Amino acid sequence: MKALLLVDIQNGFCPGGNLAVVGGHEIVPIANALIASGKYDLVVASQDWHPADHGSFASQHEGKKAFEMGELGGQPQMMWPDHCVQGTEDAELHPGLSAAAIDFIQRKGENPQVDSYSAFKDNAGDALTGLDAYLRDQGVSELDVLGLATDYCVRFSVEDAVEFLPGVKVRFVEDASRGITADGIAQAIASMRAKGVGVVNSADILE
Ligand code: VGL
Ligand code: ZN
Repeated sequence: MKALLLVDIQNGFCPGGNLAVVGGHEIVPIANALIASGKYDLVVASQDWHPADHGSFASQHEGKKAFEMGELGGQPQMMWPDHCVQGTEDAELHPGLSAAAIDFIQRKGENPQVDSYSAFKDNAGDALTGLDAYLRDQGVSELDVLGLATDYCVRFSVEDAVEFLPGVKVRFVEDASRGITADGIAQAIASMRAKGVGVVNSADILE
């Protein structure tokens, strides 16, 4: 059973969004081509889904600006601009994404007290989303992951997939992902590789 995980392909992470990633929208046609390829038995998406008072937002911390470090729950926390607030257009999946082909959507980041980069668990490691159990129940043996942003939610979703789904072959689809900083992207790819993740491009899959 081959599955594709689309991480946070939301308006908020695309140009015009509140936490726009450069070129974020460019991955949409690539994701659609992979979805349409017939190579996957299951297509799953994650959706960053924050309450308006989420503690990762700089706006919730006196004197803090976006992209500075702060603290949340006693842990260092990047202060983000308000983004992907539940029920807003910013939180919607990109309108160009073939959403009808998505079998399951895993929302995350709903607890205002903790951030959740991974689609599998919160950053404190206390709460599983249940995506691991879902994928296990579906009998997934191979998981390809792509999306936004490579250096945050994609990286931590990929690394948790390796940890929580032993025996599953996990790959990162590089050209179908975009990240926030060049350094962060390079570190994310090195870290994923070191954990045994295959790094591929969409052409390798589509050929
Ligand atoms: C993300 C920062 C904050 C992501 C989500 O999807 O990579 N990054 N929330
Ligand atoms: Zn977020």
